[in-house]
This record gives sequence, C-alpha cells and structure tokens, in this order.
Amino acid sequence: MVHGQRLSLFHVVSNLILLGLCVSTKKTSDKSTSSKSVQCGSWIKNPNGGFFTSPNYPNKYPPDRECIYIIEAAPRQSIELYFDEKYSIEPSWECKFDHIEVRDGPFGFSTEIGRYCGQNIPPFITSSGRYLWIKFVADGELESVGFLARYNFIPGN
Ligand SMILES: [Ca+2]
Repeated sequence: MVHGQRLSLFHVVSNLILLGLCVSTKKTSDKSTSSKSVQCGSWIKNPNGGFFTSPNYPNKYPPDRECIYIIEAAPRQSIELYFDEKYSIEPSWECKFDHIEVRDGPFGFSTEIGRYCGQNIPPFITSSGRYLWIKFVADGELESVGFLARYNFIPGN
C-alpha cells in the first residue's frame, strides 16, 4: 500500500512538471509566430484521402501566411488533387502576390506543376510519383476566401 501511495505521489509530481513544460513551450512558440509570415500547413498521408484548406476557410484567409502541405502516398501510388468551387485567391500578374504553388515531388525544388491565383480554379492535378509539395502564400494586404483541396490516392503508373 505504501508503495502504491508513493507511486501516485510521483505521478502527481511528474504530471505537474509536464504541465509546466507544456505551458512554457506554448509561450515561446507564441512569441516566435508574432514575427513576419506565420508558418502553417501539414504533412498529409491519410490513406483514405481527404482534404485541406487555406487558414480560416471558407472565411477570408489572414495576411502574412506561408503554409506548406506535403502529401505522401504509399509506395507505387500517385496522388490526385482537385479544388472545390468555392475558391478565390488575390489575383496578380504571374501570381506574384498571393498564390498556391504545386510541385511534383516532396521538395520546394521539385518540378513545378503550376502556380495559381485569382478566381479560376486550378486544373485537376495528378502526381507522377508518391509526393506533392504545395505552398500557399498570402502577403500583407488584400485577402480572399482561399481554397479547399481534396486528394486521393490511385495506383501509380
Ligand atoms: Ca494578399
């Protein structure tokens, strides 16, 4: 019994320490996000497919965002990517300002498939391999609805 009580006291203490760690790491991460573009995005590999969106979708995305989404399919599979109709990104010449960039591979230097902005929904995209690298950028002014992208996995070619 004595042993059990010690154990539970140890648990309480260790939980308090963990709680303290969580609070302190949250504080430091809040500080780091307050400067320039806010980083966002995720690594996506749900085998059943799914979707991801720009921040706040279907409301306007916030300014100063840079989100990177990497989609990973299982070996010998490819990715299909398509966008919902409720789509709008601040239009600009050559999409120099807000845009979505899609690359055929896992890296920011993989072959570019396209760079998209404005009101026209990007075309249906199929990857050649098992990765797609997608970046969404919002600059400091003029926001819009953003995007919802759906993906699913198909047998590779
Ligand atoms: Ca903008």
